[in-house]
Amino acid sequence: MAKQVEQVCVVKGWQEGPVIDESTLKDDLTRHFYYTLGRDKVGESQLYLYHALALTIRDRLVARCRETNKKIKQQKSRKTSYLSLEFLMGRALGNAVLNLDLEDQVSSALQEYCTKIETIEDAEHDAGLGNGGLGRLAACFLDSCASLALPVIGYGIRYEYGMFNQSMSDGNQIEQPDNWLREGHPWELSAPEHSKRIKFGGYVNSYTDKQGREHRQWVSSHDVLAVPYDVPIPGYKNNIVNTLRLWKSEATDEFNLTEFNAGSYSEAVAQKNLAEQITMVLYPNDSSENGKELRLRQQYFLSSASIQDIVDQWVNDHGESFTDFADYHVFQLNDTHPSIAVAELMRVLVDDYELDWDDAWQITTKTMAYTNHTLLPEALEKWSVSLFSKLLPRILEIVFEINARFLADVAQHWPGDVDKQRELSLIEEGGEPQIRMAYLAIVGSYSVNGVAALHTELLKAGLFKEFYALWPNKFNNKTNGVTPRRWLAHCNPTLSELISEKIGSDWVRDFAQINQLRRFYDDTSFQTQWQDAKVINKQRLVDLVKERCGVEFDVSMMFDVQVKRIHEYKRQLLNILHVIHLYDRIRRGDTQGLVPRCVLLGGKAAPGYYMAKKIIKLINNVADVINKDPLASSYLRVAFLPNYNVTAMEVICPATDLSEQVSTAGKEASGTGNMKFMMNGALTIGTLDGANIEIRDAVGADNFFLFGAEAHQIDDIKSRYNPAHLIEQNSDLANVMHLLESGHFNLFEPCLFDDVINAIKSPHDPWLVAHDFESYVSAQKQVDKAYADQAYWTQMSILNTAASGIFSSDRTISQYSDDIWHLTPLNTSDTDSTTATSKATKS
Ligand code: 26Q
Repeated sequence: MAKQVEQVCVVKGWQEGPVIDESTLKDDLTRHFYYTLGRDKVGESQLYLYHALALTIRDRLVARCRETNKKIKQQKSRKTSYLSLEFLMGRALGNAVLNLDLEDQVSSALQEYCTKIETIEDAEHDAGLGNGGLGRLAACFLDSCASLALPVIGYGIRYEYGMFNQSMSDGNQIEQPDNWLREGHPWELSAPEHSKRIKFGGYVNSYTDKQGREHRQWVSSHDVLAVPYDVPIPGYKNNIVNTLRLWKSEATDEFNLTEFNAGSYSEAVAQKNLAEQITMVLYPNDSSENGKELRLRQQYFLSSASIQDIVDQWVNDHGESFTDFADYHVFQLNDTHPSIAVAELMRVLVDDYELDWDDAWQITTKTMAYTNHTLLPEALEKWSVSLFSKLLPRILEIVFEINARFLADVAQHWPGDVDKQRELSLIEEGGEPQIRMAYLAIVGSYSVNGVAALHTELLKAGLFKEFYALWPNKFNNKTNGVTPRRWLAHCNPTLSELISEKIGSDWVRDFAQINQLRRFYDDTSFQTQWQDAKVINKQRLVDLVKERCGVEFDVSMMFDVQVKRIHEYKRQLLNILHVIHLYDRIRRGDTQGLVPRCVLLGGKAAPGYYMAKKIIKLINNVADVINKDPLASSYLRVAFLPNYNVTAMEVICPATDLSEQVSTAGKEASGTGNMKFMMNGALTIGTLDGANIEIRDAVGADNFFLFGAEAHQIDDIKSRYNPAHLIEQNSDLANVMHLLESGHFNLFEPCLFDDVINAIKSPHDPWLVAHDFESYVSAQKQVDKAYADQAYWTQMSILNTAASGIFSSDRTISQYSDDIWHLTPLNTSDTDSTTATSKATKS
């Protein structure tokens, strides 16, 4: 393959770009507003002001991004490519202003427009390019990598439509397309000169070269173009700006030339549509797999474009010798979604650069690392061999070859054990043979990690037991974390200021320092300030709930919150049963010790997930009945917040008193919302699942409300599970079931909740809702008791924030870097705050 030569021509005296620094921010904003956007009337629309401000900030990011890339080159840094089908970024403006330390200048510049940053921020649309936990984790990781000055590039898809917008119609979820790019996306810069060709379809030829070596050639493919759009990722006050490269699919020029010239205008346009479909929409299910061809196209599209991008850069810098490639590159696979990258790297090395299989395999298995995010067996990705053969014929051959060689190793390890070979094969045999993507990821990677201690242990003992026996050293744990910049400093300015008054502001950079707060937990005047901050934050949420749900919350009541994707294993149903139980107590006049509560739920259901949608409807109906009952209003108010997203969480978590983390033990891999709540001083009521266990360990059992069956007990409980008996035995549960079955919440909609009721009563209920009800109710009573003593509650709240240090994604990323990536931080000492530009001014 011809070596690409990079020609650089720099305008004399402008190597470092025009001057941009603090002094010009105001002028830049005006220039962008008046000239780039051509506006003159202030107040006509905040949208234009938002765009002008975003462009002003972007200018500063671009300068630093260039410097960062220069450093990566100069320092010959080893780099990680984080491959993910999802990056749930949310809004960028507030985060960039915080990380670039521009808060004062921006607010002074905005004074001239008689507005403030909070108002302008509201004009920004969330970048919702993800479903939930896995996608948001990728976004937190990017923030931490940049803040730790680590050379990490994110690779993802620039979906035209992100996560759907959810609205409610008569309590039912309605999905609406998320046209987030409609008004333009000011943060991105396209780089069409770095576009890549992606092959689909066609067939494989074989030919022998002059040396008698056999080669495979993927021919007659229908190629699609991957065009990169770069989004800057600023580190926290360190002048590092990394890149998130999002690929958009486009038709190649051949479509235009050949088809148009042949007079087949409409065929050409149809082909163009097919190409552009690939990055049109994010798949909105966050667990179960449905084998859709377009999804496989997305996965290969991302993997191939990103691998080619890195390999092209390598060839540019080093020529076609790949001997040292693995010393300089790591690909971290965010779940199995991009695991086809294993086979793609093999294809590029073997077919395009003619490496021997063994050399290519050495390189591949030294550069790939895989993170697993789920224990649900039904969520493990599989693709039919026949679909692969049609869409990716050469990739299928490579997967078969990887499998053949791997099974030979298995045969050596377990001689004569044919069952083992069948169990471990990358191909699941049966009517329709399937490729097991997790197995491909494990076999092709040097590191396999889970996302919380329990999760990793369960992977080793269950799902991936045989692989663990084969390669114990591959397996490791990396407990998730969240970025304290967005999830405390930015979203909770009131509390942040208070914290900084006490312990200084370095905690934003070094979140381990948050433990210094412990010293003040019993300081009564500090407790009062802590409570005051909570009330201010609760008022923000009161306003949001009023606006979105029409429900009146009251800051004097306890805010009890569960927000996350709607899933049976997450047990929103258990929460709502408790709400019904409280309502039942109120109706019976059993209000002794009852603490007034506002219960908030929110989250999206996958559009095809019947039960999840029923649960949303049930929550809404229960809320309606309770909120209309004057008897209840001083004790209990309930709301379902539509369209839960990153921006909503930024208002919700600072206002929360009680964080609901109630999944069936062993089912939630980690959870990350639990960490955001903890950082903001919420107390957790939860099961021993995922990272809840580590949260409880960190804060101490006394400061955590524990309930429910434990993971190791689940199988035994299931073997003798009898919900009918549990209902009979427990009058609280019997009352709740009676209210449900009598149609109290669906008076004019008969039988509406029959399937939900039957699920609870089924001896085969995998989520054990009825089993955990009693201990949940009793833990909730403990919550009431604790909340009634406000001084005590506030102490626990302070201790929760103080103990949340280890749940910073900076800690997580440091561990990824130390144990898996082995990166060296970029030098930040020689960069001053205005980077290149101020040097230009000085000289
Ligand atoms: C797969 C194939 C086809 C279509 C969609 C998907 C798909 C998409 C998203 C499958 C799974 C996901 C997302 C999974 C996810 O978010 N898992 C969560 O990851 C978090 C971060 O590690 C954990 O904290 C959560 O416990 C886990 O549920």
